[in-house]
Amino acid sequence: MKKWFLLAALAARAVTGLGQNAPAPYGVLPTPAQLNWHQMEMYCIIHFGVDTYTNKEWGYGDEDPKLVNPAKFDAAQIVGAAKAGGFKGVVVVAKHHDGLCLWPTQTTEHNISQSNWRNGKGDMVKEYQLACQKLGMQLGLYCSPWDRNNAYYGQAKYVEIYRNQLKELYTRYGKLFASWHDGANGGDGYYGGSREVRKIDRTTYYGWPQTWAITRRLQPSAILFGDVGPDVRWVGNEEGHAGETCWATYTPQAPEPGKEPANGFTKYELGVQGTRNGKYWMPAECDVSLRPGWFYHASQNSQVKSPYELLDLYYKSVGRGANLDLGLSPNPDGLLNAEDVQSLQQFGSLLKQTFAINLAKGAKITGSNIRAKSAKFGTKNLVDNDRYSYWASDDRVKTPEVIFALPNNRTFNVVRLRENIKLGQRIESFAVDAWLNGAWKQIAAATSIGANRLIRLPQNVTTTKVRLRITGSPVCIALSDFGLFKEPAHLTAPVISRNREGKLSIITTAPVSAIYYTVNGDRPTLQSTQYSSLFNLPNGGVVKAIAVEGNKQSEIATGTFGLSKAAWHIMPDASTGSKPENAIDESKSIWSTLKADTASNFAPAQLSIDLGAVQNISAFTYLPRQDKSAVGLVDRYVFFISTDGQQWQQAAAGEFSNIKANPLEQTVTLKQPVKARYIQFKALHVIAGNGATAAEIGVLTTK
Ligand code: FUL
Repeated sequence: MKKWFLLAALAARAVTGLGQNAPAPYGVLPTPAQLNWHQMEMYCIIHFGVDTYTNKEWGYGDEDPKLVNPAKFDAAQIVGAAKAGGFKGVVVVAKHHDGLCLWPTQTTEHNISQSNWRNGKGDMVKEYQLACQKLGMQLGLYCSPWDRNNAYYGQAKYVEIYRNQLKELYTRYGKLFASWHDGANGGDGYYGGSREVRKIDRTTYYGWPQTWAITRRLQPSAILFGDVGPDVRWVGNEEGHAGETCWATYTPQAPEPGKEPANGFTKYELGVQGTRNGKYWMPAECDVSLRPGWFYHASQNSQVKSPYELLDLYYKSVGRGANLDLGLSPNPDGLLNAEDVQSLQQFGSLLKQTFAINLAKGAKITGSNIRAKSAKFGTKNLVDNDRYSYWASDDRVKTPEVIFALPNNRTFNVVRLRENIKLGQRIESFAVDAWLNGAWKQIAAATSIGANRLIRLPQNVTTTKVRLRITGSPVCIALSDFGLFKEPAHLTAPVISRNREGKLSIITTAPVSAIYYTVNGDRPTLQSTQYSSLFNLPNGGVVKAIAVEGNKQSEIATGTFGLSKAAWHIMPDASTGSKPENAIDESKSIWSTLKADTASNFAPAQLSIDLGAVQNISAFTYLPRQDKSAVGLVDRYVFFISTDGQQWQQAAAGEFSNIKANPLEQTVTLKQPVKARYIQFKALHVIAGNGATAAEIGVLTTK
């Protein structure tokens, strides 16, 4: 009887496709929608809407839809640029926090039909769908749960509206690969004219399980993205990188004990690494924008990430088993700027060049163990570029080795490994050796692999033999890929910075023959000024520089500087807290009014600065603390000016939106330039803690 059962069980396994002696799966496993997502590796998220016209990152909800009129809108230009960059799909922000729906929804008047775009007959989501179809790209949608326009926000009725919006999006635009749910939720807003703060219970308000069920029913092949997945988790930063160790499995945790985690209510910092043997298969998405902000701001045109910066982020996201979600920001015309298109295209070509040839191919590959001595689990599977054919070891062998005897001396600087994740994430650590000067020398070691692991070596390695050692795994292994690649040689862009005395320096990590620069925003060439030593730039400006060595030129480095702080002084003020000079020292050190007494509440804090002379001030800047802490991050401010240091006059007031997730330098342009010698920055509200902090305060001037 027993024997019969065993045979039946074995036969059942063969039918399920695992094969008779395939390794048993380990832990939780990805679904088909998650496998599709892993294979994509990279996609873009597109932010466009009222903020594109108001120069903000979060709209308040009271914006006139007539603001939106992208005369040249061309979804194919935007999606085509993403495709040229090697991205496999786009997530379109169909509604951001300001509530304006970019499709003609039945759920609210506040939608694109109220604009003059396409005479009020346009449907932007449809145009993206058609462009994706045409270009062979996958489509995903983002519909913000938080809605600062909707009068019902905070009540049960709004949740119904939100679900109906999702239903429209899930039924009108074909097959989706992702439904993206933002964690930013609740706060002040227009709310149909109430202009108040509305707080919601992030765990219960949206009824996430019922909301997700709509996706499952209407878009079964889409992954659900959110801080708590349930299919793909937020990595926990908007900088585009996962942890050096990054598990595809995850068990989200609530920030308060005894509560259930939810979108916007997790210990999100755990997302960066995930949870070894976590409860769910919930890999990380690394979101980061091509520009500093998610929406288009003309002032950021010179800050588009370069192809090599994107490549670096690729290694730190896709190379760590996560996916890269790159933000694109169409301009007010409804197009991507030329510099954005160019950077994407060059990044795409860099990726193609790097990964075109697997130098491990053609090697004689010898494994220390091969499962059941069967060719089906043999080492040739490692170089066939199939994510699911694999080299496996016998159940008792958990740390096998494999040697690649290359046909000749080969030079590489990137190593790639992949597990067959249909059998779970198994391996915990490994090392790679190269045969150098007659002996094995370790050239790399790392931990998690999962869907993908890339190691970019600090320098090229030239060798005839490479060895991979699996050094930790709780079970036998199922490795699908081993690759050696060579990135095209390049010079690293120089770094531009300014010191407290106002002097600028331009340096490279390794010596180069020359550095050339401009201070008016022009593209530097070999005819530009050659850098020799520190220089002054009293009124600031956009500095661009290239490094040159032989016939090679680096990418362009860009530094944007406000008025020099050489003559600045902090004005005495009892409420200023500690180290105010840190706010004007051109470094990341912080000024803080945080009090040790944790029971005390936040009290508005201020910092007054004497600029040393009257200036024509056009904008001020606030660089938040850059050490990843949200304590003391200012999200509501007032900015005053004075000509005598006694009488203060308000020059600007407002919010720094999205500063917690994306703590960028904030630039606030004044309605019109004002002449003043003294400035005062006042923090009215902070994200957390009982005081305010700042890394730097600066001003921009005009003649
Ligand atoms: C965040 C939002 O608050 C930002 O505005 C942006 O949409 C980003 C992708 O997600 O949580």
